[in-house]
Amino acid sequence: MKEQLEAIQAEALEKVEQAKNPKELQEIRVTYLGKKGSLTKVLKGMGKLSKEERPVVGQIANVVRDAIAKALDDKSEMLEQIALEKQLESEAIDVTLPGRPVNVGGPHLLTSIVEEIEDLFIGMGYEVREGPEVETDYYNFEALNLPKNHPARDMQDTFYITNELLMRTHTSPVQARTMQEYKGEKPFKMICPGKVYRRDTDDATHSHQFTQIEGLYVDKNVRMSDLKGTLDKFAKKMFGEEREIRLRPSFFPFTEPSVEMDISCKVCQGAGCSVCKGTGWIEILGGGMVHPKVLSMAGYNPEVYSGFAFGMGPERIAMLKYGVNDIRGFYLNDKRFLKQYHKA
Ligand code: 2U9
Repeated sequence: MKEQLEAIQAEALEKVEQAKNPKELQEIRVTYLGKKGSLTKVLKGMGKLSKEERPVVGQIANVVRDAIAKALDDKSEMLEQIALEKQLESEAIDVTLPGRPVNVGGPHLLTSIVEEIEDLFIGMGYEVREGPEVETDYYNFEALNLPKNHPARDMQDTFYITNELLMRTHTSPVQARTMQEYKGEKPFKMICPGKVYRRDTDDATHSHQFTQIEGLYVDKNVRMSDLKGTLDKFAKKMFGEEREIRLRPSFFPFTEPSVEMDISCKVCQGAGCSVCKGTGWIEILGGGMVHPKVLSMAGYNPEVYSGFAFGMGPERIAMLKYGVNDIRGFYLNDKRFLKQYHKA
């Protein structure tokens, strides 16, 4: 019986050795250690043995069973390990492969320019205010010394919504609203950036919707020289310290006197070239001293208070600063155009 047990062990261990997967191992376990397995069969025959032989053979049988069971467990663990290694190998990630490119956006050129201008004026003590794009006739025209039937209203080609409501044609109503809010008492400096609308046919230099930034400073003793100093600082910070400015007389219904400001041409340094159309100067913005009627309509006594105002188009500023030659570039949202102006 001892030889029989040893033969079973040798045979079982050989099969375990050759097993290639968990299924085969399970079959071996059933064949040798199962209820009807060969080891069990031998053990059942132990009854025929003598009293002396029984514990000896029993002990051998236990050793054989343990050896087969251990071999099965070891092999099972080994197969699991091999399977795991195979899986890890197949799922391995090559971290040296280059990544897929991600489309990264950035601020729109107009947004950057508006923020740059805002920062310059915030640095000079101005607050930034916004207002509605759908305005009343009163704030867009009346409060700005453009009464009904004023010829200047013809100049403003307006999108009317009703007789009284319209798309604002400039950001000036924001200033009129601010003055009213401050009740004719508080001195203030403000700028108002925002979208404005005109009934224009779009081309390289015109757009039915564009951006404006207007500024207003109201206090006692505000003078034309304050306007000139402020605009000079703005021009130098925006376009370069070497730039000169000049003011030319102009007309706006809401300012008196009114001016237009030019900066010296960077390309020819005043000599005259195609960029400045031979004049040496480039028009940048308009401004002037707030009309006494506009001050008093908003509740400020023009005998006590005075103010200066100015207005500019950020599209024009961006076009000059970056050599953009078609205003439609700002609105067509062609990524090839926009990408050129993304700051890293
Ligand atoms: C109030 C009083 C005065 C705002 C002003 C301009 C001159 C001006 C335009 C130039 C081209 C803007 O980009 S543009 O269309 N603006 O020249 N704007 S003075 O004056 C005001 C505004 C509000 C209460």
